[in-house]
Amino acid sequence: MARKQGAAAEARAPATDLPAERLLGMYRTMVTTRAVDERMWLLQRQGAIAFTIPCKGQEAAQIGAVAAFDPSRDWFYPYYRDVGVMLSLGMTPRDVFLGGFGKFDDPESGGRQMPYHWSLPKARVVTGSSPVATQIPHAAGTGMALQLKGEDGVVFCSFGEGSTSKGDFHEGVNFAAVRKAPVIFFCENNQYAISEGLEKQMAVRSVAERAAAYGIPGESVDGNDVFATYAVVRRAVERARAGDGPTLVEARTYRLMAHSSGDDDRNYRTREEIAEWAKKDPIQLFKEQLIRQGVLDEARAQALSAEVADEVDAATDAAEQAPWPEVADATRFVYAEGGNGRGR
Ligand SMILES: Cc1ncc(C[n+]2csc(CCOP(=O)(O)OP(=O)(O)O)c2C)c(N)n1
Ligand SMILES: [Mg+2]
Repeated sequence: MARKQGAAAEARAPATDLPAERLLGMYRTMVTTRAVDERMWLLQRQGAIAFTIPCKGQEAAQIGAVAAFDPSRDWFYPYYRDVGVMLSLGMTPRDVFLGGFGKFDDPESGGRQMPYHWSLPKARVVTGSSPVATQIPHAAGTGMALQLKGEDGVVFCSFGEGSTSKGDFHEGVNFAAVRKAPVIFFCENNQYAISEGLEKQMAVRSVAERAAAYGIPGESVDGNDVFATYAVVRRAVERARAGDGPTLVEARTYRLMAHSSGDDDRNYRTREEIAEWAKKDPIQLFKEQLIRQGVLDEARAQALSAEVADEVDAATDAAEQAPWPEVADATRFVYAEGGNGRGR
């Protein structure tokens, strides 16, 4: 198969092998992702939860990319903003809220960590650490392990564009490239690393250009377009599964909210800039595409949104009413058990 060495190839959307029911499911997941995200913001502003890190605007990139993987054999190293990835893989809104509240049943850490440190063993989602980009060498290692075991799984590894300026990115991508490990490095380029716009983070015009330095294909795609993102990632997954090694995919998108509930984005970007990107809202775009294709109509979209709103309300209540962790359990899973509680 022809390999585009480094060049940032622009993908065009369109034809897809995804059946109508699957597309509707993806649309529902996008709407749910948005509703969960907005609810987390509301809960934080009410003082009910401590922290949130919004993904509003990045739903198409997340849901389009993950649709190209096979959840029965692939491995996933998502990053904190990937609510859409996690809901696609079977996490529930209640699970996300349990993490927000820090409840006992929080599937990530039983309420020990900040939310968004994803973990879902049944879908081979491997939990990450808070320093950005540390999942990239982990993903490379998992790709190499799959090769050694002779398994045909492919690894999904996502991160923001700011994280591509970190040493872990270089080490992980280089190692995977040299070994032709089956890893898709998926960059959600949302234009900012907290307050730092692109031009303050990197001297290249596009993250995809970085691929040339590793001798792997680099592709840049409209990350607000589900079909375009899916098509590019799907090709990359096929290459990886065929033994042709990793690809760096850059999904160009935009974070419509502040970096986190602790950030005031009025300090570094204009409201006009946000309004421009909001015109390209990925959910609205996908809805219009599905209506044009006859897969969805306005009445069905409204019914679906109402269903999702009820589901998110019920999930919020369930998480709010769930039990807190026991104080006495605070150090469980932190230190080796069976000793004196201090790992000795
Ligand atoms: C090594 C390290 N440095 C700094 C931080 C603080 N931090 C958290 S998110 C973030 C921005 C990352 O930007 P990007 O990779 O573009 O992802 P985005 O948040 O925009 O999705 C920073 C600097 C961190 N978590 N780890
Ligand atoms: Mg960013």
